[in-house]
Amino acid sequence: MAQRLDPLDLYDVRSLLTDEERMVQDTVGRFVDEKVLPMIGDAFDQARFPAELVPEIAALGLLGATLPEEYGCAGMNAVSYGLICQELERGDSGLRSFASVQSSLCMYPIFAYGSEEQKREYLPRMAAGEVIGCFGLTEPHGGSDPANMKTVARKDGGDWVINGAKMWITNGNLAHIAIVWAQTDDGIQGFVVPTDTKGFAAQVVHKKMSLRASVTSGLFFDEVRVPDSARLPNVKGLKGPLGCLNQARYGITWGPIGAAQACLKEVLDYSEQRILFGRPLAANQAVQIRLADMARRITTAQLLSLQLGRLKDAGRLQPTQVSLAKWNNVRMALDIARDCRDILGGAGITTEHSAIRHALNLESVITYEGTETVHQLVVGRELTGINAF
Ligand code: TGC
Ligand code: FAD
Repeated sequence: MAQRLDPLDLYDVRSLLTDEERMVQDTVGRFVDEKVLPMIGDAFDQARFPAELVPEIAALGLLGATLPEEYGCAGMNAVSYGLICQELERGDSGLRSFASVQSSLCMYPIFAYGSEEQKREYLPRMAAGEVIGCFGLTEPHGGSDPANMKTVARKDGGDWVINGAKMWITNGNLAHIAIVWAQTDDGIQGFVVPTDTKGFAAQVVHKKMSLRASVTSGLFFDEVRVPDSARLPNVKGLKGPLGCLNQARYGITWGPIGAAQACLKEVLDYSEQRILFGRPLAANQAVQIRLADMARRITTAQLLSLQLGRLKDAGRLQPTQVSLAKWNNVRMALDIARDCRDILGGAGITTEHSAIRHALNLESVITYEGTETVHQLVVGRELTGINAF
């Protein structure tokens, strides 16, 4: 009889990885198995970000992993970054969010749009986890339409003075610096704002039912004064923040694959052991069809993200391709997590099992970094040439 396939990798996508990429996956996977999985359910219950994991995440080279070694980073390729996201999110979306924001939304803009002084000042300490960043784009009146930004930065001599508010900001109360996007007389510009600057305040969002092991905050700017050297000099306009989102969204296409794999694995074990009507739950046709459908959708998502990563590494990635994969892969994982929760029956409603935690987390992932609708409309615009926003 032929050897049974790996249920979490039916197409042996792992064989398409290089030795180095496999090593990255194994290293992060071991960290997640040994350090994250034993405690993450409790952290979620307690609505606590596990900050004690940050030094090891940094020591493994997972922060700003694709940036060059001359800035203290690991210089990995895009596929390796994707695998980091996949493994971290197999643990919890909150942990992957932390890494996404630090790497793609804070270190990337400093690297891509910053001055040499800004790169040298921040990137090595951010890679080491000593300086934590947050990214302020979304505002309380509507995140899908960031062009309608109300936060302003006005020039005052050699300084800039920022007024406004940002909402739903990951890492907000952990951060030492905030990458803040503000409207200026010269279009939207980005600023690196130390969070101890006078007039800056961060307020934790409480009562969250999702991403409970992640810090989410409102940011408030009341006459926050920063020197011109805090401005990111090499970009103007909405393409600045959207360029960062492109990096983060790419990683987010990979992350939910890990969450879905965790759910499928859990429910495969459970359904083989749970005896109902005299046979394992897994022996029912209706259950097998649901499990098969999960494997089908995970496999599709794996192939989508890997091809996306190869395109990215070849410098040929288009934002529309990222939109399609973000939409597909998050929807895939959310549907799977909800279905796994159901197959677990009553046992599925507590965080003793991971399905409900992943399902609740994925409710945020489907909303942030562009809602599902936003990504559908990006693909629709590509197909028709008509902007429906
Ligand atoms: P449009 O006005 O046409 O374009 C403006 C400029 O931006 C360029 N561009 C992009 N560049 C890079 N990547 C992309 N994905 C880009 N999309 C557009 C574009 O070429 C243009 O450049 P230029 O040189 O001509 O000025 O803007 P649009 O019509 O494409 O945008 C509309 C829309 C709705 C797609 C956009 O506003 C959008 O994506 N809205 C959603 C906002 C969003 O995703 N916010 C996320 C906030 S951050 C977050 O959620 C973090 S959670 C992280 C975590 O915890 O993990
Ligand atoms: P809205 O933009 O008000 O959208 C509401 C609804 O309207 C959605 O269903 C949307 O799809 C729909 N909609 C919008 N436009 C259209 C249209 N044209 N046609 C049809 N339907 C439409 N932001 C940051 O800047 N930094 C962060 O670190 C960050 N972290 C986050 C962490 C969490 C846990 C969450 C939940 C959000 C985070 N966000 C962050 C914000 C996130 O990006 C926004 O929530 C998201 O972009 C949607 O914005 P909104 O919540 O204002 O919803």
